[in-house]
Amino acid sequence: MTNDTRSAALVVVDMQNDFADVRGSLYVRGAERVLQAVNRAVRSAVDGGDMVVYTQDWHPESTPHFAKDGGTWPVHCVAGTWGAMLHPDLEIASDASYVRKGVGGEDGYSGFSVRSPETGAVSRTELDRLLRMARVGSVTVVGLATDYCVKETVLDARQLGYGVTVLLDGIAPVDLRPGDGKDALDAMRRAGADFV
Ligand code: VGL
Ligand code: ZN
Repeated sequence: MTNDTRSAALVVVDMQNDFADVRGSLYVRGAERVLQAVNRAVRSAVDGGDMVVYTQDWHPESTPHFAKDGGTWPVHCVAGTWGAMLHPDLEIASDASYVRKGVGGEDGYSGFSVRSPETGAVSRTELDRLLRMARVGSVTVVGLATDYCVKETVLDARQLGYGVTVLLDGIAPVDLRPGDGKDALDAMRRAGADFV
């Protein structure tokens, strides 16, 4: 059996105001450059007839994901707020799908799965099912941020058997610790992701 009937999808990770806009609470440096590359990738996916999926970090007001509640991060991407909206300059494919993660207060790093910060229990999002229904065999991943949601999405995609290409122009790291972005690239490469 060959992969001939398998299609490709573009997965756009968390291109939301809190990450992609300078006024965002977890603004990722380089997001303007990333936005341009993501938009080119969306246009080329649409031209090629590929499925486009947008993920959104989507947190309740209180979650152990946030520093104020005992976690790591400034409050960001709270469900329904400006920070959680996709950046207004982001190119939107007309029949796109959307996957929201962290809805129940979990750490929602990967587009495919979320993890309870209390128990460590992992549960699936809709993403794998959406891709399987569309007979997708390989994904191109772009978005924010390299060392968190992009990395975790790529590692899960590889584990689930998808071919993965990461567009280097289309990602940027938080680099909470210097070198995190580079380590994330290494981890994705070891997992079998290709870089363009
Ligand atoms: C992310 C930190 C916290 C991301 C999400 O989208 O990479 N990073 N929540
Ligand atoms: Zn988050």
